[in-house]
Amino acid sequence: MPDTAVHVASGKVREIYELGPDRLLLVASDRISTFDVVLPTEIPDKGRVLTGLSAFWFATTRDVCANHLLHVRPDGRSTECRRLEMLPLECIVRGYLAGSGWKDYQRTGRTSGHVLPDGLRESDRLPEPIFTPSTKALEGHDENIDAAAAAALVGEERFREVERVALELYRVAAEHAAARGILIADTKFEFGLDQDGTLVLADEAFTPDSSRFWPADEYEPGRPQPSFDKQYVRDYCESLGWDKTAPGPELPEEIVAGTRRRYVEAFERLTGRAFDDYLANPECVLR
Ligand code: Q0N
Repeated sequence: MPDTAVHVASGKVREIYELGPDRLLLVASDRISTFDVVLPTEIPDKGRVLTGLSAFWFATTRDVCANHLLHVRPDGRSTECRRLEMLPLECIVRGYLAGSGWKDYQRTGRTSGHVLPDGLRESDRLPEPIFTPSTKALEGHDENIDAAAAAALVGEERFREVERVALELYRVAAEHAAARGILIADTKFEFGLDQDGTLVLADEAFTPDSSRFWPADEYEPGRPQPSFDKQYVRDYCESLGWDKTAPGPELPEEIVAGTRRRYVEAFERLTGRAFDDYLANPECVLR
């Protein structure tokens, strides 16, 4: 990163720097989190895989919604983006019943105000994808909110636009991924507005960190699904009897290698490109 860049925000595994009044640099590290804890061991190239996947999806969905991506740097892990006025919403679309959607459903038969059919099992495909926004909690977990609460945050008209666009983005990506053996169970978007008030997709898009990726050939509702990318890490952590509080355990070499292979496999299946071609020319995923 340029030594003039000012650090503006940190996520668990990414950093944002300011490049100028209207441009940001997003840098994806090789850190991995599991059970909400960042582990001390990195997965080589994970940041490049996620950056390349995001760039691929931004290009693939550019007719559905404008996005913030300006340029992928030659390092393959840094992207220059337009700086936006971010909407105060986590925009989640669920095609399958997992995570907090499954928890809400078990308690109340609904999630974020969507009444769901009786008798659904964990990981079942929903009759149709649903938009389940949540608020960005400063500390701890995000809170699912209903349409009225979301509309109160961004306005009724903007809410309807975000819902329509988020559902269409999910439909396009989930169909593409399913044809390549990966189910996108759910996904999280962040949107912003440019200076004209145009809705723009920001953050990362359809990466395994912002989405649940499931291997389609192992899909079996009625139980939690294996994670396409993190299952070796989870299984290893479970085998240790670790209590899931920080610090997490170091990962052995074979778990690192197996996990790296899964990330690269997801990249290659979804983009149709060899990962080595991405390393040689990261902007290859934009065509
Ligand atoms: C922004 N976040 C929260 C990286 C992601 N294009 C943008 N313009 C203005 N602000 C943001 C973006 C973007 N993307 C988004 N923070 C600032 C998500 N972060 C958390 C840290 O890791």
